[in-house]
Amino acid sequence: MTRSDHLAAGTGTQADRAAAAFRDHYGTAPHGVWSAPGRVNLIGEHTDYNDGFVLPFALPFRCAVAASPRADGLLAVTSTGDDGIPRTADPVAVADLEPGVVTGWAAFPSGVAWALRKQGVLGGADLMVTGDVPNGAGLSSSHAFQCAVALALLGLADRSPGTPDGPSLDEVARWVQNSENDFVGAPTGLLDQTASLRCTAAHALFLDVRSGVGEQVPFDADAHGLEVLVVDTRAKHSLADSGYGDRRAGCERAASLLGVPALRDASVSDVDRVPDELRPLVRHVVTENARVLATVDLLRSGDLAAVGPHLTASHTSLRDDYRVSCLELDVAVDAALAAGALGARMTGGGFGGSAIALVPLDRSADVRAAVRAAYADRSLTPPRLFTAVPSAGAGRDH
Ligand code: GAF
Repeated sequence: MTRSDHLAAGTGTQADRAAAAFRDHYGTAPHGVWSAPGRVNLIGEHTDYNDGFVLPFALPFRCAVAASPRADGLLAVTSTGDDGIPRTADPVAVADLEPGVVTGWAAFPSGVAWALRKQGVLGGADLMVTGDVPNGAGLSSSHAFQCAVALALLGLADRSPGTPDGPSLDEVARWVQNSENDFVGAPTGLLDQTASLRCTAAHALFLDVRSGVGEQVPFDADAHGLEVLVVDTRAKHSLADSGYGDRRAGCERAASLLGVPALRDASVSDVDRVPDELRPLVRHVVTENARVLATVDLLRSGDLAAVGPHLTASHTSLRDDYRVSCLELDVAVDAALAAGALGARMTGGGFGGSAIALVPLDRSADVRAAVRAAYADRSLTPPRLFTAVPSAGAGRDH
C-alpha cells in the first residue's frame, strides 16, 4: 500500500490493522481500538511553552492502539513496527513504573501508564500498536502514540473523555505532557498532544495555550486552489537531545528577567531589555505570536493565499533568531518559494523534520520537482512529499 493509499483510506485502516494484529498476537479480539493522528503546525512555533498561540491541524496519518485489560496489573506492549518487524517490550508492572525504569520506545506507553496511574488509572493492559505517522519527521508520531495509548488506557478504565467519570481532552493532553517531560525526558510543550486530541477534520485549531481556549477555524486549502505541501526532509530530529531544552530555558530566563510570567506577556519593546544572547529568542516569540493572530484573521476572512508571507516570515525568524532550522529545511523552503510557493516554513520543533509550503495547485508539480532537484543537487537524501489535508483528531475506532 502506498502512502497516498493510506491518505485515501482514512482512519479505519490503522484501527483495523491494530485489531487484526492484536488477534494474531494475543489470540483474542481486543476490548477496543483507539487512534490518534500526527499533526502539522501551520504557524506558531516554539510559542506553546511560552503560553502563546499555535495553529495546528491533524494529519490523516495515525497511530492505532488495540487494547484489552489484564488482571495481573502488567502492561504488555507489542508494535507491528515501522519496518514490518514486530517489537515486543518486556511486560512491566504498572504499580512499579518510575522514571528511568523503562527506556527506548517502550518508555512512551510506560510513561503514559505512569502518568495515568497518578490519576487513579491503575489497571494493566495488553496493547498492540500500529501506525503510519512517519517517525522522526517532526509530524508528532510520538505524541500520536502517547495520545492513542492514553485514550486506550482511559477507555479500559471506563474513564474516556466525554463520559461522566472521564477527564477533559485538555487534562489528557497535560497528562501526556507529564509523561513526555518527566518519564521520557523531552521538555516539550502542549502543542502536539492538544493537536492530536482536539483537532477536527477540515479545520485548523487556533489554540491559546495559556487559557486552553481553542477555536476550530475552517481550513480548506483545496477549495481555494491551494495545497499545503509537506516536505519530510528525512533529516531525523529528536527533541530529547536537540537544542530544544536550551531554547526553552532561554525563554524562561528572559521572562524572569522581564518580570513576566511567560514571553507571551512580552512585547517588541522588551527585546532590548534582556541580555544580547536572549534578544533573538524574545523577538521570535513576540513576532511569532503576532503572526499566528494575523494568520487566523486571514483564515477567518477566507483569504488563504495571503497567509503565505506570514509562513515565510516565520521560517526566517526560526532560522535566524531562534536558530532551530537546518540545511535540509532551508533548502526545501528556498526551493519551494523559488518555484512559486506562496509561503513556506519549517514545522514542528526543527533541527530536521518537516517543512510545509502553501502552493497554488497549478504550481504543485513545479514546486515538487524543484524541491527534489534542489536535494539532488546537494546530494541530500531524497525528501518525501505529500499534500496535508486537515483530518480528524483522536478517538475510539472500535
Ligand atoms: C515540538 C514540541 F513537542 C512542541 O511542544 C512545540 O514546542 C514544537 O516543537 C515547537 O513549536 O513539536
